[in-house]
This record gives sequence, structure tokens and C-alpha cells, in this order.
Amino acid sequence: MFNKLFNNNNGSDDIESQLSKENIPKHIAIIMDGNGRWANKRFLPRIAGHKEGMNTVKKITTSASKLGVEVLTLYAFSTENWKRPDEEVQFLMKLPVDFFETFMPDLMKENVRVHVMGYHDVLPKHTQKVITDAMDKTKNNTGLVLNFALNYGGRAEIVSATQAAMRELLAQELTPDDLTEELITKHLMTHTFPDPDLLIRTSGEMRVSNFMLWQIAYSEFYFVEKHWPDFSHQDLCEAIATYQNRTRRFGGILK
Ligand code: V07
Repeated sequence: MFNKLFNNNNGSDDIESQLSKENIPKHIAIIMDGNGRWANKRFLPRIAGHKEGMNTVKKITTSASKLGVEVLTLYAFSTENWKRPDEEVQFLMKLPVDFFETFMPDLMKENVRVHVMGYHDVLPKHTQKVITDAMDKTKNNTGLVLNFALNYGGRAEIVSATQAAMRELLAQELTPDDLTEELITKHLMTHTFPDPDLLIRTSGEMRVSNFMLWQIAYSEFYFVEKHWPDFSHQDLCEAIATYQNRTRRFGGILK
């Protein structure tokens, strides 16, 4: 009763039924932080946290798909992550391989389309191959788009998009004054997706860390203390409930 009135989730395990099906964010982006800290707390090596984080990716993909989310973008590896110890980087680069070996049958069953954005030419060959194969295998699926940001950086993306836009202008003998937001947007790696409605970051840090800088101009931000491996279906529902409370307009029209 009180939960319904105030949308006070209060440990209730029935948040999903309180969500308005008409206002589910179309695109959710997540910075999956805290995998190393999750492992440290348990006296496990950091890679154990990454592995558990990978299982959480699958769980949250299923949740998002059931809730009717259209695009789920996950920050898997930033252009800064190369600075980590070699051993950890090598392990991370095998996770996409692991992920598809374990979950491809489920992804096909759930009608999920895989997309990967980022600078792929520098990734190990086995990682590149598994990504191309997964995108190809799922390209006719019509459900949730699971979009991984892998070796991705927001500023670099804006620079590449602007360069491509400038080349287009030059080819048409146009000038810098003809550069528009629309033209830059057209050359972003996300040009086929709507901008994220909701950006979630786990593990208590309140930064955007060079993630989708252009696309999050109007996104709602949601920060949660939990480390990524502990993030659950309930937590996703709570994030969406908060989003719905913020974007509710009594008698008005949603932006
Ligand atoms: C990675 C698990 C999730 C938490 C964040 C760091 C560790 C899934 C992938 C992945 C990426 C591309 C792809 C399929 C799966 C992944 C990295 C790290 C580098 F096509 N999880 N995960 N990639 N972690």
C-alpha cells in the first residue's frame, strides 16, 4: 500500500509490478564499475570479479529484454583500461570469447541482437573474430540490442565523427560553417540508436569517465552503491522506478 503510494521500494520484491509499462526507458547505458572491489572484499583476485561481472551482464540483459528496453549499452572496456597490468588486460580480452561461448544459445533464444562499438583494429585477433561472428549470427534478431562499448572513449568518438563529417563537407565543397549537430550525430558509433534515456553507474563513483559524452546530453543519471557483480533485476527495476518518478509529468507530455 505505502509502497504503491509513495513508490518507496523499501526492500519490497515487487518493484517490477509498480513500473509503468508506458514509460520504460528505450535506451539504458551502464558503467559497470566495482568488479575489482567486489573481488577484493572477498579476498579473491580481480579477475574473479570480472568473471562474476560477466555473469551479471547476462542476467541484466535478460531483465532488460523482459522489461521491454530496446537498447542496452554496457561499458566493457575503456581506452584507458590498457594501463592495467598485462595479465588483467589479457584476461579481459578473453571475456567476449567466454561470454559468447557460454551465452550465445540464450541470446538467440531471447532474440537479442549484439552490437559492439569502439576501436576494434587494436584488439587481439581472437577478440575481433568472436565479435564479428556474434554480430553476424544475431543480425536478424529483432529483440533487445545488446551494445557493448569495447575499447571505447567518448572524446575520441566525437573527434572521429567530426573528422568524418568534415570529410563529407569537403567532398561537397562546403565549409566549416556547414557543420551541424545532425551531421556529427550521423557519424557517431550509435547513429542507429536513440540517445540513452537513463545512465546507470554502479559502485558509488559519480563520474561519467568519458562514456558516450555526446549522447548523454539529456540523459537521467542514476548512481548506485552496489558493485556491478551484485547488481540485480531488482536494482534495475529500482533504477527504472526512479527514472519514471523523475520524468513523470502530471497531465503533461513526456519530453
Ligand atoms: C567484461 C565483465 C563485465 C564487467 C566489466 C568488466 C569485465 C562482457 C564482455 C563482452 C564484450 C564484448 C562482447 C561480448 C562480451 C566483456 C570485457 C570485460 C572487456 F562482444 N563482459 N565483459 N568484455 N567484463
